[in-house]
Amino acid sequence: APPVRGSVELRGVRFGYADGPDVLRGLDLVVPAGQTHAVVGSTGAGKSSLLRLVLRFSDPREGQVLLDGTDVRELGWDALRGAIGYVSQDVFLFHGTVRDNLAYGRVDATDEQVQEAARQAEAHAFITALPQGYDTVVGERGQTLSGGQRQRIALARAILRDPALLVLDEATSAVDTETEAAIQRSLAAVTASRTALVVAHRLSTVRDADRIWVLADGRVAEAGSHDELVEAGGIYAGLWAV
Ligand code: TTP
Repeated sequence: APPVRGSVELRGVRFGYADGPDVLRGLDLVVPAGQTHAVVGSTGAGKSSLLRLVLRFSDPREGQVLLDGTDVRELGWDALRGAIGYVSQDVFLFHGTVRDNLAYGRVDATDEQVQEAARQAEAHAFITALPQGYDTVVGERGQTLSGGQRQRIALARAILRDPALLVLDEATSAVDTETEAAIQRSLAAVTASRTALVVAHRLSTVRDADRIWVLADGRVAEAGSHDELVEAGGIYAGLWAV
């Protein structure tokens, strides 16, 4: 198997929107290839802004964002898009069949590949239970599917594109325990063989992360494993009230 890639590094990153104030202030963060790291923090801490920089939706005012050691500003758009799979909170589904939505970005995928990706993402069972299975047409915003189902479709889509790095903005919507467990298994499948940076809203996601970065006021306030951060009794412990 080829070596896992997709390492991310932010070096001394300062960032703000338009002529607004700094939102990130001297941020340093490293996600080694193959690991899954979670970013947590209260609302407005700068989590989405951090993801925007990795995806190059924005560029920093100061400092660098590196993907596999190369400044993302020096990577071509094709290389960047090919290397990164982005699953946003608001999963984008178009008016078409479930199959076509899964194969988005991989129109060459065979039915076997599509179904295998859906199985790994814990989506196969609910898809086959739909009236027309994989041929069921979903609405523009995927209204026929629940939030948890849409997120698993997006994870299957990411598996199919096989990016080195998965950037995930986890949905905040509340789901039942069964769906939560399915999403967790899906996430485990997607992150097993690649690098992942997840803005996490679920305790189950951060518990499984190799490292957790706690943002506060645009800086890394704490970092460590779940147990270490609970032990420290700081911001993280307060976020989950553990
Ligand atoms: P975010 O980066 O959105 O902070 P967050 O992701 O931690 O918050 P949430 O959990 O609620 O999603 O915002 C950080 C600051 O940047 C905040 O003061 C709002 C500001 N901001 C803008 O001015 N323009 C933007 O487009 C975004 C995304 C944020």
